[in-house]
Amino acid sequence: MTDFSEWFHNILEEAEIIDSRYPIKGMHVWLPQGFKIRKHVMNILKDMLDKEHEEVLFPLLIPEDELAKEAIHVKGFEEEVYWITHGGLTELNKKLALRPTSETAMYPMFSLWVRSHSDLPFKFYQVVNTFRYETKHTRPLIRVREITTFKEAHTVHVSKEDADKQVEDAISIYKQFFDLLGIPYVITKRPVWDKFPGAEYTMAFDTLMPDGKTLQIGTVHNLGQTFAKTFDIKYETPSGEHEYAYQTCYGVSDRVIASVIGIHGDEAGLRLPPEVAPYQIVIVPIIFKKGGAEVLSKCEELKETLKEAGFRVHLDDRDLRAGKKFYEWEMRGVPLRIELGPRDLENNKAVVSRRDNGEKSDLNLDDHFITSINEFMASIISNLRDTSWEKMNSHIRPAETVEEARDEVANNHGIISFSWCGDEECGKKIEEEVRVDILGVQGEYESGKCINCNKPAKYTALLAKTY
Ligand code: PR8
Repeated sequence: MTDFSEWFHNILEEAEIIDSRYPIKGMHVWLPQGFKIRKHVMNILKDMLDKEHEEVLFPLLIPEDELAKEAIHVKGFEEEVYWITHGGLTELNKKLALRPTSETAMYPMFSLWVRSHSDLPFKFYQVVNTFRYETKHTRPLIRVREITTFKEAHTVHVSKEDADKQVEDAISIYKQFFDLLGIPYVITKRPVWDKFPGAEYTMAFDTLMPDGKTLQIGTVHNLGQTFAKTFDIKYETPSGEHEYAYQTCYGVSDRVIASVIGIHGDEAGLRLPPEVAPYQIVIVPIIFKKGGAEVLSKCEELKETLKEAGFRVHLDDRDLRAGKKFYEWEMRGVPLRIELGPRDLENNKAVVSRRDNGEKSDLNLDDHFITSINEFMASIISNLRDTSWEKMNSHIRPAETVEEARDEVANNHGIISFSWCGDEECGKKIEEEVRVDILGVQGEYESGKCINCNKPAKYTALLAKTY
């Protein structure tokens, strides 16, 4: 892919994912194909969350005074909030914000709901649209002003330990989620100057896009007691005292879909993981002059059997050249194509073609063929996952000095790992010198020296050009 940005823009249009011609910057229309991918992606995550969380739905609008209550939070979002000032011709006496995220919508209600230690933990989530007046360059799915697929989870706990544990649990849920989609990631603790406004600390998932820039695809925030103190979320302990609760929140967005498209895609178009593909299998009859009816009826039978087995399958019986159909379904990323012609019919077999690696093989249409299809699907996702992890890992390079880091960035190698003392001033200096962002730190570091100040390093940290 020579120009990722152009490729991405074109594929969104060609594969009918979204229409970006809507006349408001940063707001787009989901088209049927895109909507289906989005639905399947979100269903994976919802199924995972539903095991321990309850789904809720809060209003879109937040009163100005609630949004303003948490000073650091509101400061972090002040330049990004859209305001409603009028109802018809009447000026509202209290402005209403379109939620940029829902802490200040939810927590006043949590304050009413939390009573006793026995009510906790609370684990809620919602999938909603949020609005952020982004000033950086907007891009479909990647940086939008209406985030249409904002999954936000919010939890409340009795102790710091429980909140810390919840952060670990949320990280583990997101890991499983991205693994199912075959999306590689690095997990870091964001530097203090880049944490979520109001959080004690932020853990972030970043993936590497084909142009060498990283994309933040998910975040988990430990909110400590900051919001509980602001919104008066208190519980009664078993001994009758009243204590402030501890909170966490974590979210993903449309960016997950952007990464599925961008990371797996190739020159021929999308390569969708079977779990999220609108059609998992397309059947293309190969019809010559003779024997067309028999071929078609076998294809119909095949389709019904596959449908019964739970696959999303489509029979493309349009009167078009087979090659044209192949091209179209490849572009749309259908994981498996089954071709069946008169000779195959005689031999009770078909030809299966994989979108992920282009391999073709014969499929015996005997009693076990569904097992073979299942094996193909499992092999497709593991191949997509392995190749994208390999690719990302091959673009993570160490740098011993600031100059080396700068060279690596210039050569567009993706992510750079380096030793850092952890000092804020030093970190900002590194960002300035290398002209990229510190993603965060990966853990305690035993030896080595900070690449900027030469003092003993505390962490291995990551740097990258970011979206
Ligand atoms: C929270 N509160 O809000 P976060 N376009 C697309 N995706 C975006 C954009 C954008 N303009 N801005 C952020 N994201 C917390 C956690 C409730 C849930 C994506 O956290 O501000 C990023 O992937 O970090 C980000 O990690 C995620 O939304 C959550 O947003």
